[in-house]
Amino acid sequence: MNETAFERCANLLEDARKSAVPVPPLTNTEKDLGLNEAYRIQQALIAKRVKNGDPIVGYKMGLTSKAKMEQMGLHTPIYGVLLKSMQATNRFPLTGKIHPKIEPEIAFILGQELKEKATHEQALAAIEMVVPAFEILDSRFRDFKYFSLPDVVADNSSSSDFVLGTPVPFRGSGLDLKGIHVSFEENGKPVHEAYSSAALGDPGLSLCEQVSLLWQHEKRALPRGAIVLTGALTVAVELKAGQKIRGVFKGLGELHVEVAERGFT
Ligand code: OOG
Ligand code: MG
Repeated sequence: MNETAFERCANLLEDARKSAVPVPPLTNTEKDLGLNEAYRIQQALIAKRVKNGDPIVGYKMGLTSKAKMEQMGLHTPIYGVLLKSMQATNRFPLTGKIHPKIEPEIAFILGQELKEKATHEQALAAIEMVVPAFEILDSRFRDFKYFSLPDVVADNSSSSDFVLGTPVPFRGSGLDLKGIHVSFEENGKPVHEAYSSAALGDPGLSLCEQVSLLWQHEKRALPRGAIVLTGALTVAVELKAGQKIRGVFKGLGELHVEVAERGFT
């Protein structure tokens, strides 16, 4: 694959996102599409959105928990980019989405830059805030489930939106990042639960993985102030109009999302 092919794939995915009309997997036609090529397509896609006035605010790790790896049938951690426009409020309209799903995650806001390779200790020292979060995924591919790792990565790792709860200052909090219990509720009923250790054993290690993947593929640092979603702790749940989603993140707080067919007025 060459620059022209990366650009062509990025345009295809961007058109699918804007029109909410899904496309077949890129690997159906791009036989040389491996992980490195997929990150190049992701970069071309993000560059377009940044050029249109939507700055990068952070990154998201994906496929960091066993629950998600098994749900998607894919077993390697990946990352995607978070743009300013992706931050949503807790009243979420389905307008313009293809087949959205929601999942609970631990997010961080960095108080210091991290780059190249970070030790667990360096990563922990760089965390300023710990934040209960939901990621809303929306694959631009048909059928969501049956795609390959390079397809997902090219599609910015299925990112669509994210919702943040109230940030909790990390330093001096005594918070055990591995031991946060999360209960995920749909319309008042608990449907899934997990501990934060589901994300690569510790969300802090997921942050380390984000630092090295970003360096490996883009030679970029995670800047101070960056938001990092460390990966879903449970399987993702399909979003439906009228649904009420609640996450209870023990020691961090609660997060609610109410789903509407169209924008709330
Ligand atoms: C890929 C993205 C996975 C996570 O938190 O595991 C992800 C997908 O499920 O489509 O964001
Ligand atoms: Mg996610």
